[in-house]
Amino acid sequence: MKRVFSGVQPTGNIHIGNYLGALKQFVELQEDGDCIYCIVDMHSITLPQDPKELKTSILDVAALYMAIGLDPNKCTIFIQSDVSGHAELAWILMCNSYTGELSRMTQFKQKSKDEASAPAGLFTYPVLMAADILLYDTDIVPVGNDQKQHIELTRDIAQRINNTYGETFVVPDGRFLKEGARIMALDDPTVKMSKSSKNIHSRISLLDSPNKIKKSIMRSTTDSEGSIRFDASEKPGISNLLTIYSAFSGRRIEDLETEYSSAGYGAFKKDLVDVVCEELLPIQERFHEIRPSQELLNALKDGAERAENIAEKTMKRVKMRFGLGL
Ligand code: ATP
Ligand code: LTN
Repeated sequence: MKRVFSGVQPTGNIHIGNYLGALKQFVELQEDGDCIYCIVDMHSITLPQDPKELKTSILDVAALYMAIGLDPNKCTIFIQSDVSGHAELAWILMCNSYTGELSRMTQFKQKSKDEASAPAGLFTYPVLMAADILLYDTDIVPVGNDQKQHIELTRDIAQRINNTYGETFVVPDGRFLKEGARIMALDDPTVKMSKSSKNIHSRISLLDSPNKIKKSIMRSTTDSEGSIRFDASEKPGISNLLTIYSAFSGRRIEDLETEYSSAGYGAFKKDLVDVVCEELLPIQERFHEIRPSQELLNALKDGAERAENIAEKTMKRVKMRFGLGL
């Protein structure tokens, strides 16, 4: 059985980019993989967080994991900071990473450009991600396309250590979806949909009301040509909407182009609102049941124990290879 590992940051509301690019794959993979899904709270403190909001957000993401169909009896769900091995391994990996390769990470470049003085954690963030993955002898990492560079770095660090210290880590592979791998912002289809954008209409969060979903889709940026066809470079807005429609409905983009060949953008957008609501409303219902439940807390506690068991074995092996400790 393949070991699968992935993580989502508990910052803000999970949006349909996160859902289509990453979370939906999590659910499929739990059927035949040994899956571990983490809420990476230590990653989120690379930028300042309000402690109360962070705590709420962690539980929100955990409840959303379960609401979209992750079953704690089939996979392991836990909070990163509950297992100390992540930070411990990150240090060891940091000592085997180069500042040159870390300065080439595009996510770091983007996130640090607005900071007057970027925290060191923002710079070493990809190494903590590598530690998350390598700690569990992971074979497959399902993530959105934007994480490709971080997965490559993880593979490089693992191979480098295996070459120097002997077989220590499993070298993981990323798993990226072709369609829906990169959902773009609704207000500006040239940048990815993101939790951190200031405009709430740039994204659809999984917990948005039908009214908000409608508003965001109806006012989304398109073009003046008026024809519904996929052309990511000339028509990024409508292409993004087609991608979203296709990912939610399971229908091929070509079929949608045919169906809507004589329709206007307004009619197409209206149908898209229905398609999105149809999938999100049942998720929201389950979320509101799970969020206040003891079942959620039990799942996280169990998950942390299971994760800790695996992590402990890896840390023993790593320390032995490096000659650390007794
Ligand atoms: P931010 O945009 O604020 O940096 P984020 O939306 O990237 O945050 P993460 O928690 O870091 O949020 O991402 C969780 C998962 O969702 C990752 O696997 C990531 O690749 C994927 N993902 C994020 N944004 C998109 C997007 N627009 N399209 C597809 N997948 C995405
Ligand atoms: N860096 C990722 C979140 C993340 C992750 C991980 C994903 C942290 N650790 C381990 C997969 C595996 C992001 O920004 N989306």
